[in-house]
Amino acid sequence: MSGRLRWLAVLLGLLVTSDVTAEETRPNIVLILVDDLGWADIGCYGADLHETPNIDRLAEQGMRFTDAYAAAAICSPTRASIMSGKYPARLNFTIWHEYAKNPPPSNHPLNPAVSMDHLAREEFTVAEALKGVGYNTLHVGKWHLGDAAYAPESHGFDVNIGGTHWGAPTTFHWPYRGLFGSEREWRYVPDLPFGQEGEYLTDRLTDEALRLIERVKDEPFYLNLWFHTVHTPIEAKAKDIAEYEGKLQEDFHHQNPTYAAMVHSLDENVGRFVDKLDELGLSEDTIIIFTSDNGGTIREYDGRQVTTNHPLRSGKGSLYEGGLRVPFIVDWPGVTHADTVCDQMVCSTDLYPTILSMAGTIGDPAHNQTVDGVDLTGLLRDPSTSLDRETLYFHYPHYYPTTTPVSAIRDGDWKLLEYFEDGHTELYNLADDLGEEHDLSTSMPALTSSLHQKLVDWRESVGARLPTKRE
Ligand SMILES: [Ca+2]
Repeated sequence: MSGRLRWLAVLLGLLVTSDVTAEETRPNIVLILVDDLGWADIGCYGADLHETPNIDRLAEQGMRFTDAYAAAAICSPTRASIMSGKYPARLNFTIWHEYAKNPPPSNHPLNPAVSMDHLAREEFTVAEALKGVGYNTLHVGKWHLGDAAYAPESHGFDVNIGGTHWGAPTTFHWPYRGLFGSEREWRYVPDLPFGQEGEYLTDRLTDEALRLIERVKDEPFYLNLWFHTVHTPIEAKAKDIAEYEGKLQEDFHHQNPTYAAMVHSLDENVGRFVDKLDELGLSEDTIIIFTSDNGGTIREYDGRQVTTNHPLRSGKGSLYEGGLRVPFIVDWPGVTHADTVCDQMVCSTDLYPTILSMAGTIGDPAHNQTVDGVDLTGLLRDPSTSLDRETLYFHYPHYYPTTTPVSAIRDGDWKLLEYFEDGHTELYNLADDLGEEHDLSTSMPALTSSLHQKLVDWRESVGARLPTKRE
């Protein structure tokens, strides 16, 4: 072999070796997304009635974030932000699918903004990025990002079990079908054949996820385990409801045993999933991220308030902290330090650059130009790292039982909300006033004005759509 050929062979060898190394070091990544789980709904975040030993253990092994935000206070827009890394306002996807597709008639003073009803296929998703570097891409459970043409299969997933345009199942009990809500629409959860009486949806979706990872265990996988629980309908197993009825105390903040039983099932299934990783020898190679798509629901269901986000104000739909702040836990074996609690602000938009970074890919440079999230991997490695981001923005130009159309900015400890009906602003200092009880906008006009201007500038920069006055 000539000197030049030998040099070429060495170079090729290096290339091949580095490729193999990259593949060997690509971790499995599991994103457990719970639907409507409130910030205070699990033990390690201060729940009183609810018991969540398995989720608490994840937090003990990894990093728990106190100031994590969903990009929206309702379902579809947060899910879109996770898949694309972009703010819902930038995607013009600011309300959930069904409402965007068929806006209900309204007598409100403002016409809500017009919203997309799906995540455009032009958006380059987490699944497409990971598929590009050899991952098996798996989706199990709630999707809610558009009708069949925008299903997980159209957004880079090899497998989709149960993901549809619907935001909630008719029932959590097998066969998971029937007329849904006041609209009396026939709904079902596809891809779950041969169930049996007594089977419960949260268990079944986990069963499906376990089957999938068993099948692909020898190659890297990315799994969306997107539970329907703990969204309405509030339905749980009778034995669990009885257990929590027995544990209920008058001075508890949480007062709904059926909801507590749903949280219990969620926790059991997180435990089953972790056990399966152990059994398959995958624990050391698998990153688990656990979060929720919006704050807890505070409306009544079957005559009881579903949950409370105490000490946070309000709940799902609202841009007060109770609607936006969510649990957020990352267990990255060999990287996150045990039992670390981080109080830096993070957001569901951050999952996109973070997951890509964990997988060792930059994705699509053109798409990355307009990604709003930041890569959290440096912070996960070293909790003393500063993210160098002081500001998050939220935009909800719609109505919900907990709110009128509103935008919000969190800047350091400060939070400003702007309500569009009358244009009034509210200013809170979250360091002193986590419950957003003391509006400081009148006493601090200069700060109120500068934060408001920042919010207006941001809305313009992302092309946010505004509600309009009714004629
Ligand atoms: Ca939700």
